Amino acid sequence: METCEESTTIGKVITCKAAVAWEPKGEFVVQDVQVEPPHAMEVRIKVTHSSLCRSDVFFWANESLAHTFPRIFGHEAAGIVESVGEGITDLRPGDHVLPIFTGECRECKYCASPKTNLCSKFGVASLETGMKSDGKSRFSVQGKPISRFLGSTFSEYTVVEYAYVVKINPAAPLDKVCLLGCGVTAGIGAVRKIAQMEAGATVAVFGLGTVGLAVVKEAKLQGASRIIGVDNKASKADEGKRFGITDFLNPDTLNKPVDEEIRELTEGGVDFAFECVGNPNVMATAFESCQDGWGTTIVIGVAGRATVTIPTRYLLSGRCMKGTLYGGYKPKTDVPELVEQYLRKDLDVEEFITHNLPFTRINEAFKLLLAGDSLRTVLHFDDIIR
Ligand code: CXF
Ligand code: ZN
Repeated sequence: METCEESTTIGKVITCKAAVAWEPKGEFVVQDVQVEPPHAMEVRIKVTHSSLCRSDVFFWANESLAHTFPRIFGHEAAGIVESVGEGITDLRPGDHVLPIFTGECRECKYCASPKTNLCSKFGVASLETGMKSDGKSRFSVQGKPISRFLGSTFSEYTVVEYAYVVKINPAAPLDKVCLLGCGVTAGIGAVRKIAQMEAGATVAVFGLGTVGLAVVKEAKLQGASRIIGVDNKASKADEGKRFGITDFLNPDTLNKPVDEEIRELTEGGVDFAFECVGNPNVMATAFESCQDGWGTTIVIGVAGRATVTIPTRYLLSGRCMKGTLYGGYKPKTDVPELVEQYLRKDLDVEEFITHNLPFTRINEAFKLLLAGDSLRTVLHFDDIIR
């Protein structure tokens, strides 16, 4: 077996531990995998910490994606560059980095525009199972290819294209800032960049998982006067209050539709409704909960190719619905500054970390998330015994 010492691995295949899901909803097997050296414009990262996000669960549990297995999931992570491929000039071994699931090439028309964080060359990474360049994964088990998923960070080492790698201040604790790789950042950005709300705004947040609670926390910081949390899990009432909700509504226990209740509570509807579930019916309900004239629904939840049906008359009366990926943040341009804000204590992620577990206990971490008993579980990779 190759050793995983930084100094001896450059240019070689690394054998290391990864959590391989062999079938949809199947247990993760923490086993040896082979990780190729990075090709041109790619970076091999030693993952130090990876948290779990709902999208990992969504794609792992989807039976219709059985053909994409075996697969290495994980995308909310932090690590250290082990080696870089030909042509990489802005990263080198030892750099502390966050792999981000959406890329920034800094050349395309989207990257050139301050209006979006899309990138036409490196959009959402590897939903396809292979690298953008050649469709191959860089992971294998005894010669059998193992599919990727986004950054494939449930592995001691991963390989990603340069556009998905963000260099950060090495002073930042990787076990904390790994959370900036997805959900928390999506929620914060939806409030700061997309809503740009004024103090006193009224807000409804549908879904009080990590993303929803990040919206709640940030809306409170921006001076929202009322923050109505909506969730059908009763325990979310207290948790939501800790993050800043002023009211809690459980649609299952109300005797009227939740949008009607919200319109009554706010005398016409909220200024901003955030959908953090990923359900088209909830998106429509969020839209129904908004104020005429200016009420804005911001969709953060991911619902695949689903269609939302909304009454057009409300569009004519000035309501709007917009969506955002990763809070509108451009990974390379904006994320290093978010890390600095964390270091200055202007941005907090600790509250979202409910569990820390060794990587080898990844199956427990999944169960916690599936049961709704965790926000973020951070997996630590320092427990591998060779
Ligand atoms: C999602 C966005 C849609 C595709 C999969 C990843 N973001 C993060 O969880
Ligand atoms: Zn995610």
